[in-house]
Order: sequence, then structure tokens, then C-alpha cells
Amino acid sequence: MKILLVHPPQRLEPSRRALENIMPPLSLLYLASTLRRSGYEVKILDLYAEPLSLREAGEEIARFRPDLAGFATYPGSMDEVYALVKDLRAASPGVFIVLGGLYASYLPEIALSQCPADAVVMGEGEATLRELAALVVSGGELAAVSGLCYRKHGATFRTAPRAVRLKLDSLPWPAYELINFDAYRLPPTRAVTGGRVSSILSARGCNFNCSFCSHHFGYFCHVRSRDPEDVVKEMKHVADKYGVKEFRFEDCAFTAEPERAKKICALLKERLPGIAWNCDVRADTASDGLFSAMREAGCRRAFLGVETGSQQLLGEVGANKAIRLDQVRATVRLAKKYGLRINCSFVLGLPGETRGTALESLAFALELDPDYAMFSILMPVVGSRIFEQAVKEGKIDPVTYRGGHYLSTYADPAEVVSMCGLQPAELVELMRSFNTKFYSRPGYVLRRLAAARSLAELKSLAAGAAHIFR
Ligand code: B12
Repeated sequence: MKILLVHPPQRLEPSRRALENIMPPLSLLYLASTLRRSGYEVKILDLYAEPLSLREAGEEIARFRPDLAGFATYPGSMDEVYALVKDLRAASPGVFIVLGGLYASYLPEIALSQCPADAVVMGEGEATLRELAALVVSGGELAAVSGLCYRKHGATFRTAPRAVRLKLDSLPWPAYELINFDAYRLPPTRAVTGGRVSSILSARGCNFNCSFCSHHFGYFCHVRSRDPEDVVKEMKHVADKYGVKEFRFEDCAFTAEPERAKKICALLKERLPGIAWNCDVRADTASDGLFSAMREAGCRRAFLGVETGSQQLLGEVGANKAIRLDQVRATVRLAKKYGLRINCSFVLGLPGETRGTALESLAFALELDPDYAMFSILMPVVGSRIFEQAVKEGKIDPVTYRGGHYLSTYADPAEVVSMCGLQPAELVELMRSFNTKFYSRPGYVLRRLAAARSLAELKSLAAGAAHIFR
């Protein structure tokens, strides 16, 4: 049986796309390796990385003639997913079409109402898709597969949720052999080596409950981690076989379990000297021991979700983030001490935001003075509590909502769903002025230029500046 897995495109203007991470899609690569282990022929079509038109993509899909086709779903890509599914159904009435990923997992009935797919895999996909594929071959009842939402006689049904979360060490490594590494890159402002890049996952899930994030729902609400030995073996394999020089850990927070993170660092230092990588960190996990181990193991950049400079908004009324501002200060200080370039992300428009709290965020960013700071506007993420609140308040129609990207400098006030007392236009004006204030400080500009290592990085800095100041 032939199975096709499609990563949908995301419509981004070129200047914005130039600043995005375009990384191997681990979700589909994990699904693919599990399916290949069961003997199926699998192809991956990554339309996020390969810029084909929808017509070209449709032709490519038709050429492969899959028996089963799976589409990953993201809020901002749903129009494209629906269009591809409709075309495929028209061209191949007999193909079994399944949707998966966070969007369809959270809104499966809506996803099935908008396109002629047969089913949605809800949640973690490996075991469910493997059972579903066996069923497509044998022709059994979909009701027998847990973790599904499916269509029958014009109605939709949900089977029981998957009771058992996968043991990550039992999964085969992602099927890297199915992708062309030349299609992937980090933007030069984030890349360190200029060489080939890959994503890597050392854990799934998150133990926290932030109001703006969707991880609290369902399948990724606790950290499940992999054996550090196996993580580093996988990285060495990818580096040796595909010439990868740089990794990005896609874990929600690489530092979530500091002792395990240190073990990975020790192994990387020993087995992959010279490798570069970046990751997301949590401010309540930073320590001298961890950050020095990370730096010695090749970590060059760390991303920190600061969210706001108002301690009150970081708490229950706003982000519910369980972080204190003094922990953020200490983390940024440590990152600077160990030479990790630190990128702090701030969000404007949390519930309870006022002009006053927004100004506290700007002041905090200037005080922290990280290598990069990004101010964006809160976007209700499908599956988050803020999304549920926005739906309840009638601010979002879950069928048509495509809020699929961070609302940063270029944002049009019409795209903003304000969840606080500030008007969309005020939020956009604050965000633009904060980004401008942060990046136009003469001392900052000189520091950045002095730190640039290549012409490509200078060009990328210019592109970033054009984006911010336009
Ligand atoms: C990598 C990543 C991306 C990549 C994805 C492509 C890639 N190269 O992998 C890119 C850059 C495209 C991306 C974009 C965005 N992302 Co993102 N991303 C992630 C990240 C860091 C890792 C995803 C991952 O690999 N997880 C591990 C795999 C194993 O899990 P998974 O992806 O959920 O896949 C499993 C199941 O969902 C399911 N599944 C997934 N796809 C499919 C398909 C089929 C057919 C089936 C059967 C099953 C299935 O099976 C998989 C294996 O178990 C997560 C955070 C995290 N650590 O999870 C955020 C995260 C998913 N992203 C998030 C957000 C907010 C965004 C953006 C809106 C941000 C933006 N840039 O503006 C956009 C949305 C894009 C859009 N088109 O709308 C949010 C939530 C999104 C949501 N609720 O939909 C997350 C949780 C981060 C966060 N904490 O806020 N992202």
C-alpha cells in the first residue's frame, strides 16, 4: 500500500518567509518511520519547504497515486488543506484521506465538515495511523480504532481517546531518508554555521498550563522524554549521514528537565564536538551548571518566552505562566555570561493588558537588553484557553478562523482579535513602536553589526531591519 503524507503550505509574504525557520517536519517523519516499519511505501510532500503552487502540488499527489493520504493541519493553512483534499477526492474517489495535527485534533468535526476527508487522527498519531492503515488494507470498521473522528452516513463519530501515551524510546527515528535536506534552512540571523540544518526532538509535551498555548489540551500535557543516549545517537547519525552541521531542538523547553538536558550536553560534547544548536528555554530552569554545559556542547542561541514585563499579567489573570520576572532577569544574565545569544519574545494584548502594562514590557525589554527581542500581538491559538474564551465571547468563528501566524510588525489591525481593553489599532501601534524603539538604539545597532560573522548575516540583518522599520 502507498501512503502519502502532506505538510501544507503557509502563505507568507516573501520578506516574512525569509525570517522563518524552514525545518524538517518531525511530525510527518515520525509517522513515516512508523508506517515504513510496518512495510508500507511512504512519500512525504513538504509544501511548507517546497514552494509548489496548489495545482503543481495536486499533480504531484496524483502522480504518486496514494491509497491513503494524510494531511497535517495548521490554522493558517486550512484553506490550502481543504483545497488539496477536494482536488484529491475529485481525482481519486477511492483514496482514504485522513487529517491530523493540532488543528484537526481540536476541531475534528469542523475539519470534516469543510472537506471530503474520511477521518481525523486526534492526538499523537503514530499508533492510530498505523492501525488505520492496516484497516484500510483489510477493510474493517473504523469504530475499532481509538483516537479517531470519522464520517459515516453523513454523520461524524468520535472513537474513545487513546488511553496510552507512546513510550518515545520505542519509536523508530524519524524517516530522514525521505526528505531533501537542501530544502531546509534557518534564516541567517539565527543560523550559526551556514551549513545544513535539522530539527530534533528530545521530549514531547509540557507540564505547564499557559493560557495562550494549546499544549494543556490532550496529548501533550505532560513532558515525556527520550533516553539522552538515543537522542545523541540520532543526532550523530543525521550529522554523519546527511552532513548536518546545526540542529534546532523542537522540544517545548529543552531545559524542562535540567539533569536530562545536562546529560545530553555531556554526550554531545564527547561525540559531536563542533556541532551547533539552538533551543527554547524556561526561565525557572536556568543555572550556571546547565548554561555552561549547553555552551560547551555547542548551544549558540536560546529562545525565551518572556511574554510580559508585568508580573501581574504573567500570573493567572493573563498568561498563567508560573514564572517570576526575577527568574527572567537571571536567565538573560546567565545566557550573556556563557555567550548564548538570547532571543526574548514578548506578547502584547494578554487579558488585562493596558497601556501601562504594555509600557512595563517595553521597559523590561530595554532593561534585559537581550540580543533580540520580538514584540508580537497575542493571537488566540486554536486549542488554547484564550481561543475558547474568544469563541465564547463571539470574537472568533471557529469555522473560518485562520489566525495562523504571529502578528508582528506588518500586522493589519483588522487581523487582530483583541482580548483586552485596548483596541486593535492601539495594539498594532504599540507593537510597532516597541520594536522600533528596541532595535533603533545606536548602541544596539553597533553591537549587532560588530557581531555579524558573514555577508549573508549582514544581508539578513538588513532584511530584518527593513521588516521592522518599514
Ligand atoms: C516545528 C513547529 C512548527 C513548524 C512546523 C513544521 C515543521 N518543520 O515541523 C512551523 C514553523 C511550520 C510552525 C508554524 C506555526 N506554529 Co508551530 N510549532 C512547532 C513545534 C516547535 C514543534 C512541532 C513538532 O514537531 N512537534 C512534535 C511532533 C511529534 O508533534 P506534532 O507536530 O503535534 O505531531 C504529532 C500529532 O500532532 C500528529 N500529527 C501531526 N500531523 C499529522 C498529520 C497526519 C496525517 C496525522 C495522521 C497525524 C499528525 O501525529 C504527530 C506524531 O505523533 C511546536 C511546539 C512543540 N514542541 O510541539 C509548535 C506549535 C505546534 N506551533 C504553534 C504555533 C502557534 C505556530 C504558528 C501559529 C506560529 C507562527 N509562526 O505564527 C505557526 C502556524 C503555521 C500555520 N500554517 O498556521 C503552537 C500551537 C499551534 C496550534 N495550536 O495549532 C505550538 C504548540 C507552539 C506553542 N507552544 O505555541 N510550527
